Amino acid sequence: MTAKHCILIGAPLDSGKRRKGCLMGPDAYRTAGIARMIEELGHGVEDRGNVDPGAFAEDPDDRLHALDETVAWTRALTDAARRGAAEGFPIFMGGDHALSLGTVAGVAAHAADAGRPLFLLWLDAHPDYHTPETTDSGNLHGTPVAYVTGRTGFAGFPPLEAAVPTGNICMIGLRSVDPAEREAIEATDMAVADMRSIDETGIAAPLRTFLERVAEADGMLHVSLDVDFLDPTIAPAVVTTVPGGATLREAHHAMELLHESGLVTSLDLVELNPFLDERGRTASLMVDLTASLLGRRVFDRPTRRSYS
Ligand code: 4U7
Ligand code: MN
Ligand code: MN
Ligand code: MN
Repeated sequence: MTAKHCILIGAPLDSGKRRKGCLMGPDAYRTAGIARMIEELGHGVEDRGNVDPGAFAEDPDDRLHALDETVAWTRALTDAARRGAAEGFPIFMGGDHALSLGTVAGVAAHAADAGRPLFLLWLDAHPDYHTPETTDSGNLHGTPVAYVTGRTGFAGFPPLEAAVPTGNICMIGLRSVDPAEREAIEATDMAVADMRSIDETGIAAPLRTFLERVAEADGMLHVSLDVDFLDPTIAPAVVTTVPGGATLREAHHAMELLHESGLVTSLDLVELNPFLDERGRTASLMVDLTASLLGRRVFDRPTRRSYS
């Protein structure tokens, strides 16, 4: 196994929706032992602490929730991600999914610098393909994929250095898609495996197909893992629970295939709300899934339940 230099970057962003709590995410991952897990797998690890969004205007309570705050985070995280991707394997510990407005934009800018295409694997119950113009909720955690693909409607956000082509994106786990999102997705060449298709084929089939394309293109691969990808019975610490999500083994199997591919170059862990967790089980599960992505095999699993 090739050892990585993992760079932990905390993003306690909580502005992408109204319910608070994701700001505690980075410290929950630290408490669950994410750094020790990475070391025990033989990788290098460096915790850069939490990103600071800088100054932003108070939320005027407009149609879009906390726009200025999210814009400030997007700038700060784009910079941190561009640097992190140039220096190692960044793991962005969220924070809600609005953080991917910045992390994916920054990683895409780095890939462009490196002259390689960026691919994006979106593991989520939701496609997060709204623009600020189509969102009904006004919650910007539902918009990152639209932003990073260069859709219009993101007035006030930093202009993208490099867009991710929709043909380089694969979404797995979908089961809550708004009409405006469905229409917009159907007009693209994005690869989509919703839960129904996972019932039919298993989770490995669409993932292997996507990974083959990444390998052929010598691409970089960013994985964005939303807690609500998982079934809420195993991952209760999230606001946007949707029944019928990935099982424990489906999720680990996806991570094992990602490890085996050797293609992943950066990772988001998003939407964990520790305020809603049960004795840390969701935080520990996200750390365990990260362990599988970094090379822990199922028969190497420690007998203790977690690293905490
Ligand atoms: B998440 C939603 F309406 N589509 O826009 C919206 F269903 O990052 C949900 O995937 C967005 O958790 C979920 O508010 C964002 C809703
Ligand atoms: Mn508001
Ligand atoms: Mn999401
Ligand atoms: Mn989601």
